[in-house]
Amino acid sequence: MVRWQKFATGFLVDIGSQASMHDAQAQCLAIGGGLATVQTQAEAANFMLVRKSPSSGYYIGATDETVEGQFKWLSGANWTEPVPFWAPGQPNNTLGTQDCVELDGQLWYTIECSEVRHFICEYVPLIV
Ligand SMILES: [Ca+2]
Repeated sequence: MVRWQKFATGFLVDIGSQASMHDAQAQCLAIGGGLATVQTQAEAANFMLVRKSPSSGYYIGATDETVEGQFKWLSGANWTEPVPFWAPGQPNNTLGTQDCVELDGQLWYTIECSEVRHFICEYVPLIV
């Protein structure tokens, strides 16, 4: 049983597993959601609240796999700049191969999409 937590911006859940980014997205899709989109301070606060392992890194649903340097939300939401959540010096795309994003503590860092991380799934109903 998936215990979604309801917020004004949608429903979030940490199903407690860890996976590479695409596997994590698949696990979120399997329960009717997708990797979480974090666009506002409120959404960031909700995301951090839902984490079961707050000292670990978590995938957010963003990647620049398609075009280097152009991040997109897997949810299809608009990517808006500037992003206030990047850690200093990020996104740094170390070795040119870091196309996924983890939230570690409260800030974002680019990592390789094959890295295994915790993740938050989000479900946004048509009517909340
Ligand atoms: Ca990149």
